[in-house]
Amino acid sequence: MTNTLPTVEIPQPAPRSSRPEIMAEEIIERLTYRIGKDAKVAKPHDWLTATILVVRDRIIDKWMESTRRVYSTGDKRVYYLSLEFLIGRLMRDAVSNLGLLAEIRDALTSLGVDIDVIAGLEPDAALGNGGLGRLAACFMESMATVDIPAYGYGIRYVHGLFRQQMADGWQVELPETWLAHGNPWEFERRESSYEIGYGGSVESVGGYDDPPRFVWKPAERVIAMAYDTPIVGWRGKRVNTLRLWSAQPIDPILLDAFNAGDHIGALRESNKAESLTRVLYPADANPAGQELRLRQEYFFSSASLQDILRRHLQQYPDFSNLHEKVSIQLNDTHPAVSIAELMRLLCDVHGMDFDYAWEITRQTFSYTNHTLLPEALESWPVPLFERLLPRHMQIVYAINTKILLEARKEKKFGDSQIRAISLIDEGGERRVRMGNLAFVGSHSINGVSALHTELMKETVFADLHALYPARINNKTNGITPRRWLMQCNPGLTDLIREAIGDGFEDDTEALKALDGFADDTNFQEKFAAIKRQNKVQLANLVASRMGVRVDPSAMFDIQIKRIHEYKRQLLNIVEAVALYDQIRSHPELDWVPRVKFFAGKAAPSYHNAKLIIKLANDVARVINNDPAVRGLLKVVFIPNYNVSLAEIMVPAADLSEQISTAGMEASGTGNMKFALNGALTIGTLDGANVEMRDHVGDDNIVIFGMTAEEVAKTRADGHNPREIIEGSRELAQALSAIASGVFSPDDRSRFTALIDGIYSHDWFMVAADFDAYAKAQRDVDQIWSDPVSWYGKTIRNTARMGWFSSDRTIRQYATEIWRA
Ligand code: GPQ
Repeated sequence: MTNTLPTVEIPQPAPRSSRPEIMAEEIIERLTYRIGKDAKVAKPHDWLTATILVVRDRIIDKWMESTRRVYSTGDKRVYYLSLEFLIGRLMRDAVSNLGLLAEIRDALTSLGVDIDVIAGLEPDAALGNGGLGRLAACFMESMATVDIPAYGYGIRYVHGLFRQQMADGWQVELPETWLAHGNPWEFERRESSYEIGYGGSVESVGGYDDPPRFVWKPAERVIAMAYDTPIVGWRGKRVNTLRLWSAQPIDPILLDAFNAGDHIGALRESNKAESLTRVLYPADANPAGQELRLRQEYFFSSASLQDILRRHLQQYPDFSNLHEKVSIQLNDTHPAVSIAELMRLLCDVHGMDFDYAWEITRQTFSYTNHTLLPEALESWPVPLFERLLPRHMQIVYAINTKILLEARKEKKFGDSQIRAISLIDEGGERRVRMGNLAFVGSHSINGVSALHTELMKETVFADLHALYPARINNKTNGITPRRWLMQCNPGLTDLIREAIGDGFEDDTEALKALDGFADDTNFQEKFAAIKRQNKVQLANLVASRMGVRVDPSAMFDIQIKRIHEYKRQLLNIVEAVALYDQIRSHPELDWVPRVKFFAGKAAPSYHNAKLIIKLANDVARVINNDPAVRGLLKVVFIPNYNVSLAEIMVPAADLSEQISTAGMEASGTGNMKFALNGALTIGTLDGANVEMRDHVGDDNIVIFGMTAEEVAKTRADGHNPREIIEGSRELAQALSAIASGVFSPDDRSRFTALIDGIYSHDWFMVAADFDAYAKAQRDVDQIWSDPVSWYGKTIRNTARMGWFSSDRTIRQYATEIWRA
């Protein structure tokens, strides 16, 4: 401790008060002295910042206490490495987890400020694309809740996921600027800075007798600087750190060049360094593939590992116990280069023997796979990898040699299996397979739902699984009930508390007691009234944001998630068109009024996904303006889907659409949020839907369509979608209406190619599943028509979804993988 100054006893500051009048005083104090604004002229945004600063102080007390605790106990630390953290807003989360919601509300009210107004001004931290990033955010909160000393490591993107604007129904991407007003949640940690290298060459040193040592001489270097955000667990028990890295130039400006008049050249290096962490790749389950992405991956992996090793050495003499004190979880393969980086640091920098370092590395890492889509599995061209990370390339080859020798020793593997196990894909352009690297460098490889895990063993990782049969295991995803029930649905939360007490706040399994109220008509009425309030709130949002009027007594049927062909928004839209035809042909029948809501972003380069957004908007325009279906059917595409919008839509749903092609959705987590908030699910036997059915019971979920096995078989045998379409009058009519331009009179062939895909190969089984889906929708109508039955089922959903809390998931990771 040579660089910490004081040697005298420093008095600890007094813990902060939670009395509203004291907090009100502090808010004014922050407004005046930290923000420099007179309360008389302060803008709502200033009030928000001042409030966050006051809340933040309450967090810091617990944060420091949590950090001190792990130093003194020597507990194992868990590191969650993720290129994405889709956090959303933090204020309500922090205040509510600290148990200060009423007090802060009172403090602000006494100052004439409405907490709901200022809370709505906080920008979403959208440092992620979708499910994978949101899972990381739920896990951070749950790790703090179940009291695990954990750090999240990621990138502090200046621009998070793009803002989606609609121009005549087309998606337009605009930059997102969450840091525009500063970020009062983060703490810059200049002292936690590391050098990150790229390119250059490798030199080997050492004589004949000693094993050679390798020294990497990078050609380029940048600095990674840490920014810390505290993450508060439920009831404020523990506060963990989310550490995000920002790239900085080594020399902010080349003064020689500047003085010689080259003003642009003087800043070139600096700009290049900063551009490394400027934007999040908007790729969701489709790899970005560009050099900058690999640079980002290595940048945050290397910074995180250097930080982890430094922290370890503060407490222990060497790395022989690293795997006992450190667990590193890789969120998908994006941080998989960490495996080679840890090997480099242990061997080249700290002088450890290769085989020994490999054992420690393997016992330290574990890897979560989030997709089976072959096109989504990351791999990098060998020449690119070698140019950017020459030493890591050598290490990858050395690991590969070791693994392939092991495989050859087990006589059971033929050449094609050896080729599948190799870290290098030799078919065509040679590529480094990040999934294989993550697999061999980890002691645990997990899938995110039971079905997904089984399919991992049978498909992508079949040969690696045969070589290492004990490694693959399942950890079904979960969601945090704080954000996704208590905060987003306070009405339902109060009703539940009134009915069964507050035990569910600490253990969601206690929700089971609600089962006893499922058929109680008095309770059903209250449950329905809250659902209605939530629907009114969504209706108001749609009216004010889009000028569209929807009736809260109609069924709110919602599909919100990234736009992907496998998620089958197209199936939903085609069914809407078919229903539209039906209602117009049989206006005399007793149709159930519905509003079909969609929201979601498409990757900017994903042509068909963008076309599907346009189709939803085109269909909406026609249907919503047709008096023949007025009051019976509406279609609404809400722009710019994000976490905050989900917090309004999820509690307002009657029907949750989870209709992916079976075998393609690894888990899904939106499915869990809806069911917990009392929506009925219409879904396929895919991802976690399968386990949701097991928990809520067959009668309380509407399942339709092909199974994963049937999809695989149909694809292998070949099917004839045209025949299927010709056999289904409703489907044929709907498809031909779309293809012929009924919804796109300004460009009649706009959707022809999209629909041709269904006729010619129907890879996603839209035609193959259509009749089953349409029938399931009519079954849903039937249930809706009997409110006692409807609310019985939806209440049972809320009652039986407790197992899907991310607290349960995290406890399973902790005991079965991290042993923390
Ligand atoms: N997921 Cl590979 C993403 O959101 N992005 C990705 O790049 C990949 C997967 C999702 C996956 O599609 C969902 O089924 C999961 O529920 C989610 O990850 C979390 O595991």
